[in-house]
Amino acid sequence: DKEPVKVLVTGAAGQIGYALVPMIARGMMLGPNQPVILHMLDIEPGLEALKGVKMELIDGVVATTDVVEACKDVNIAVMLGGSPRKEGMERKDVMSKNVSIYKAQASALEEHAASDCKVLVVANPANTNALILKEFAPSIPEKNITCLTRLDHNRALGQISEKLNVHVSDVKNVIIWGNHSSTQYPDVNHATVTTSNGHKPVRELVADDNWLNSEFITTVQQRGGAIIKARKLSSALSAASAACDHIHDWVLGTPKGTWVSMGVYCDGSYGIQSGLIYSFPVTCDKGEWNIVQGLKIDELSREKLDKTAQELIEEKTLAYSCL
Ligand code: NAX
Repeated sequence: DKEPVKVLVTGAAGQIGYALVPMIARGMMLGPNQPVILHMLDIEPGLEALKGVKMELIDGVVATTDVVEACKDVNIAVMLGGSPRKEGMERKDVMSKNVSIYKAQASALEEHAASDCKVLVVANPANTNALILKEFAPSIPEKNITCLTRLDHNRALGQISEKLNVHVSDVKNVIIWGNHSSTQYPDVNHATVTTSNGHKPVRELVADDNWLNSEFITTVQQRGGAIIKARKLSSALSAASAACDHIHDWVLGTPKGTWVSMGVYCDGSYGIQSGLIYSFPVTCDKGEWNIVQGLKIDELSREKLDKTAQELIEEKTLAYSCL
């Protein structure tokens, strides 16, 4: 029998948590044959709701407001907990709250998690929260700290599949570059669709360059906002599902010839300043991601890659000023 994997979910009493926890319990994150022990963390105001979630699940679940207990020996950590921007709040106030949360949780993971713990930060500002976590958990390998842009990636695949009226699983290799924010760059220049005549470039099949260069990009960039408008709440199901996809592919590998987007610690690839958590196209094998190298970047893309990097540099400066 396989050793159980301990999965921490912070902010587990929230919206995404409520959707994500049963997905993990059912094996959608690590496969049906992998036993999992769930560690759910939330804060005092969320405690009653957290107990409720625990009651809905089977045994063998840790539900706590104690960060040390929550982080104990975890192999995977999905960070949903954070401080959202409320009306009238300054950017700096939101950043400052999240910096202190991620600094504290980094230290708890550093001390108590498994030494090879894989971390996925979902809570916004996701890239910068992940960067703070990385800084304050120096013994966790930097390749183990990532943030979620898979939701944006999946939305980009969805837009193409709708436009071409093909199944979403036939579309692959879109890229989300940069920040999980409205400056992200959803790039279709290398994306393909599987047809009865082999793989065809999306650019060839969608003859409408105008749509690809404008509406497609803004729709993906602003999808989160559109969902909030429609639901009066942010996307929870698709976010939970994307978090499962992210960990699943990271741990179990990406299919041959396919890449996915992940926010990862940047090593200077594609001329992006190192030391940022930036979303790149990656392939995964044996629990390790690698940035896909050598893709041709045209002029329009270059500008967009740099613009979203610039925003991350500014976020980083702001975050450091809160320390
Ligand atoms: P909710 O507000 O429903 O849930 C957040 C939960 O975190 C709450 O239960 C809260 O009590 C808890 N929490 C707050 N501080 C905590 C702390 N210090 N330790 C542990 N728990 C803490 O938000 P939800 O809709 O579930 O979204 C979670 C986060 O994901 C938000 O920051 C949101 O902005 C972000 N998102 C990121 C996405 C991405 O693609 N990267 C997409 C979806 C989502 O918008």
